[in-house]
Amino acid sequence: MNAYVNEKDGVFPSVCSLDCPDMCSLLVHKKDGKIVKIEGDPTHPVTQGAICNKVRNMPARIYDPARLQYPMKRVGAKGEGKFARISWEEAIETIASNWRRLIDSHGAESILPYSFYGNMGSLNAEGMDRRFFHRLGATRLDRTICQAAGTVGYGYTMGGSFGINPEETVESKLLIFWGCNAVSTNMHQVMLAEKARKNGAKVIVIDVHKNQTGRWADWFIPVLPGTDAALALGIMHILFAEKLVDEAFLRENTVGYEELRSHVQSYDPATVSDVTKVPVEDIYKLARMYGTTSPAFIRIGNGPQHHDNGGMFIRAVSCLPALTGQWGVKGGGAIKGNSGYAAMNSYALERPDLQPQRTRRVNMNQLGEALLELDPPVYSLFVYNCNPAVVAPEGEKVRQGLAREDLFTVVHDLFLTETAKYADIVLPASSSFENLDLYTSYWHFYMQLQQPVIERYGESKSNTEVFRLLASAMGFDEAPLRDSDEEMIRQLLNYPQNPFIKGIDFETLVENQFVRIQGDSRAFFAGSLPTPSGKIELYSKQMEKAGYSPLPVYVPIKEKETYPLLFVSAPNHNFLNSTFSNNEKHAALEKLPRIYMHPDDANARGVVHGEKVRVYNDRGECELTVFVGDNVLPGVTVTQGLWSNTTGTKQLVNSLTPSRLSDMGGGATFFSARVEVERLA
Ligand SMILES: Nc1nc2c(c(=O)[nH]1)N[C@H]1C(S)=C(S)[C@@H](COP(=O)(O)OP(=O)(O)OC[C@H]3O[C@@H](n4cnc5c(=O)[nH]c(N)nc54)[C@H](O)[C@@H]3O)O[C@H]1N2
Ligand SMILES: Nc1nc2c(c(=O)[nH]1)N[C@H]1C(S)=C(S)[C@@H](COP(=O)(O)OP(=O)(O)OC[C@H]3O[C@@H](n4cnc5c(=O)[nH]c(N)nc54)[C@H](O)[C@@H]3O)O[C@H]1N2
Ligand code: SF4
Ligand SMILES: [Mo]
Repeated sequence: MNAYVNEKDGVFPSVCSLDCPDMCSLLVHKKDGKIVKIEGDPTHPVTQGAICNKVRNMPARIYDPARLQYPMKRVGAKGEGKFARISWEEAIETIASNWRRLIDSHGAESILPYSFYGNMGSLNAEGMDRRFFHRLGATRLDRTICQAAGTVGYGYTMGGSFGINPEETVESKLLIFWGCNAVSTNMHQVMLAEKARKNGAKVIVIDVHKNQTGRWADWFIPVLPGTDAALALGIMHILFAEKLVDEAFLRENTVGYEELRSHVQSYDPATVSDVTKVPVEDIYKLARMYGTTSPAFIRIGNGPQHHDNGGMFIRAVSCLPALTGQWGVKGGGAIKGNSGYAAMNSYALERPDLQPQRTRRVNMNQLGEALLELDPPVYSLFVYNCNPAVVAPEGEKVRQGLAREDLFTVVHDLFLTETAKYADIVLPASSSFENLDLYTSYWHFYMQLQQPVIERYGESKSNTEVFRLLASAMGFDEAPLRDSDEEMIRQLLNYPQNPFIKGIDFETLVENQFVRIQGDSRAFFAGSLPTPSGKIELYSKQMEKAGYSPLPVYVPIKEKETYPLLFVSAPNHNFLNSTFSNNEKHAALEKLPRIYMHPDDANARGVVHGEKVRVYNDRGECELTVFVGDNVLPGVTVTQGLWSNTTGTKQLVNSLTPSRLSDMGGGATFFSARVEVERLA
């Protein structure tokens, strides 16, 4: 198994572990036992030899002198960042003794794990950690920060995370990127679109910001943040009115199309234009292009879903390909997410049965409230694969909570992140290149095994190793807490319920650099969708039961209008969420944290291009550099990137974002924020 690690020189197969839909297959070049170069695997049908700049520069991160090498304990104030080296024995014993003390005095629910997908590997993201915290009886975390609202909204229409195979989009004639900054966040979808374009396809981008993806489009349509559901309903209005719908497809494959037909009459183009700021003639042009071009594909992005009404937006837009029958056409349809095809035995992996009793749950979007207000309180936090001090909303509350003297915090990471600065104990994490793990994409149709290619950096350990050590220190002797990584992968793959992964076992994955998942969206949509009716549900009784409108509707965002400017804090090109924000090379490529403003708004405040300004609301403040231009609508501001602080906390954009939950799935509402901007004193 460790064959690659023992070889000092050569080129070895690997896979990207970052939270990115592309899940690239990589070739890692080693010299003297170290990674010197990373490139894309040219034989992988989706990677096609190309990877992003972030990961081409990954060796700089892997061997960054600031990378954590050994466990440490805090010797300064919380947040100050002063630590002293300790041994693994001392680190694990300190954690175990603190937890025993807390369990005796407050019960195990006073302990809260906090993690996300800093490493997408099945084992290191949701393997031994889940087993351990289940056995411990800790509070459970609802992992809602990314796509929760949209997943629920899409599920109401389609039954699960099933879209088309992106490789088919080379055949599309129209590609709509709806709230998806694909040039930065899904570059291989852009490569596929470029192939389609060579055959005459047109690319439309609908976004609140004419960013790198908007500039690449044939037609960029700016929309007011949080109003996309209205636009989708306006398109439906025109499709029905102008008989651009596929009546035969609707009859055979959907339920509720008659109800939808009369429902969308109220979303006339004039009303929709008022709400969205998209001109009436553009709404007509868009609807007609969509209704008359085949194959037409929609890449549904994460952006519009990070609003109060995010679930309902995805619910609405996922109805469009059914109206035009595009699900039935190769290269037509949509992708919101495709994780459904790769479903595996998560019960066997996570072992919820190890829980002594059902424990309480905390929504990760409300970490600040959980640390400051929850009763009974949280007295210990264990953070891994995540950097909540930077990425979670209501950042001021989060950092106040992390600063609590009576909170015992452990952070396991590769770097001394903002969050780690508040830890009592910091543990060094190995990189994904040092671990065995299994990777599946939430967009393309391949899975891949990562076999370790380099030795552990310093004294670092993988997540699975850390939780095995903790289990043993806590005296837990259940067998699942001792399973090896290989055993866990075998248990995960053992899932005959999912025909798409039939025949894929550990051996297949060792023998092949990547393995195709046998999903076929078209065979699947014909009456056998996992919705209650087996069909696409344009009218959803399930939604009605859950208290929603059974038909898609537009509901405005909830942010009070105390502050005049809408504020969208989206991801940037050279970071992956906050990952890379602390690596010099990546930060230098990104230059500086900006705020894009319309000239009218800048003039009204007397601020000029290139000037540093104070951005504030009741939640907090931020200092960003103004970029004036018409790449945003009046009344809208946009910033990109989750920067770590280099000047106090003044670059942490989540100081300004709400921790309100979205309409569905307890999702995040990062982009439904409002701010004011003023000149620095
Ligand atoms: N380079 C890079 N790649 C990444 C990431 C990263 O940080 N950097 N993050 C990864 C992760 S975890 C995720 S979830 C994905 C996210 O990738 P995407 O699916 O692209 O989602 P976002 O980048 O969050 O937002 C996409 C776009 O939505 C726009 N937007 C915001 N609000 C609205 C709205 O109301 N309506 C419309 N139409 N547009 C709106 C934003 O301006 C942005 O351009 O990317 C992954 N890939
Ligand atoms: N304002 C605003 N906020 C946002 C977003 C936004 O668009 N705007 N996007 C949101 C979205 S979509 C997401 S997904 C979240 C993401 O938020 P996070 O999940 O916090 O993602 P990262 O910031 O990339 O942090 C991941 C951390 O995991 C660490 N890590 C990597 N591999 C391992 C490992 O194997 N073991 C351990 N122990 N640690 C590891 C990395 O070093 C890094 O510090 O942010 C959300 N926050
Ligand atoms: S971050 Fe995305 S595009 Fe870049 S190498 Fe990883 S999977 Fe590929
Ligand atoms: Mo995400």
